Amino acid sequence: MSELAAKLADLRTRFSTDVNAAPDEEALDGVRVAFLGRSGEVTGLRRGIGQLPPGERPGAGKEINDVVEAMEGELAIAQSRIENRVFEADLATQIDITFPAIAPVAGSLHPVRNVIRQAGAYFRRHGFAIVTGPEIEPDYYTFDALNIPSTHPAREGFDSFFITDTLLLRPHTSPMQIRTMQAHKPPVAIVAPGKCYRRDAVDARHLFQFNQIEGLLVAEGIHFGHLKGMLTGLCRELLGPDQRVRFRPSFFPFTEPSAEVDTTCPKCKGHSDACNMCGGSGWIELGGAGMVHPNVLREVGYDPDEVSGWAFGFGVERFALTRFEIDDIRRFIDSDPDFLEQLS
Ligand code: FA5
Repeated sequence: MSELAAKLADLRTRFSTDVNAAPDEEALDGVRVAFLGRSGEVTGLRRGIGQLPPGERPGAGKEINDVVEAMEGELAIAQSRIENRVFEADLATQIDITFPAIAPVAGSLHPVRNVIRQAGAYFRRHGFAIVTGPEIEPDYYTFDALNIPSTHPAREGFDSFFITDTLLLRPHTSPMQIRTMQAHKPPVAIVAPGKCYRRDAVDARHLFQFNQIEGLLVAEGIHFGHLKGMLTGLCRELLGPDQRVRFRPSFFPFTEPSAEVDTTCPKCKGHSDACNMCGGSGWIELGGAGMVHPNVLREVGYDPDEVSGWAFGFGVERFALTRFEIDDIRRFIDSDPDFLEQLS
């Protein structure tokens, strides 16, 4: 190894050690000046080139230049390492790690689902089972077995979506009465929540897909008073402690007698002629109900002389409208999280 090469190797080693030890920009600049500055070590070596024989000078100049280039690269790397360290230290002083984390956005239960859950919990506490069934039903379960023969005009009241001549999207949850009674001997006590479909034009009170809760209790000695007691309890639990329930005579082929069920308007309690919730009547309609028709009991193999029962069917969205004092049923299907998360 030539004398110059040995000097350069030694210089490189010392330079690297000093560069790596430099704690900040100032120290790094000191190393740069000591080695590469105008009166630094490299300048001293360059001056020595003049003493070499003329033939060796270009080679020596190139050897020094190569080393200088490598040293400058090393300096640049060290420079950015120091800058990063300063940046990270600054960041640490700017971030308050004790600050509470931003909570992730969690979804909420849909208000309609909430009403179904709370109504289900109420009935379960009173010994009812919760059952579900198919949304596509044969017309037998939807109509015939419910005492609505094919010639009966009541079929038109359930303006249905037919899939074939005999299969349809169920327009009410009442088929679950038949399915339950055919599968179990009395006594039976069930509620059946689920989706229903009707060819209804959508407006503030109608959807073409909505939910109902069906209720059915059949045993010895069951009468209308039991129905009123259960429904009053339901309305008080979900709508408020002073709720009352009234029955208006009505007609359903599968119940006799039949009634429309109303509950006191939870908004005005019957005290405002101008109430926009109940139209000033003081009552809100929840759905239909009645004593299970003897023909229906016979159809499922029950003896109407031995057992009696009641059934009801409520619209869940209508119940939720009342509960949350909302004026338009379409709000439930707008999928507006800001609106939905306010209701629970
Ligand atoms: C029936 O569906 C009967 N099955 C109820 C019944 C069950 C009576 C058991 C007797 C014994 P109705 O067609 O009235 O009845 O519907 C019941 C409730 O469903 C209505 O009061 C209303 O709250 C809701 N409902 C009906 N159609 C729609 C609709 N298009 N959009 C939203 N809710 C509806």
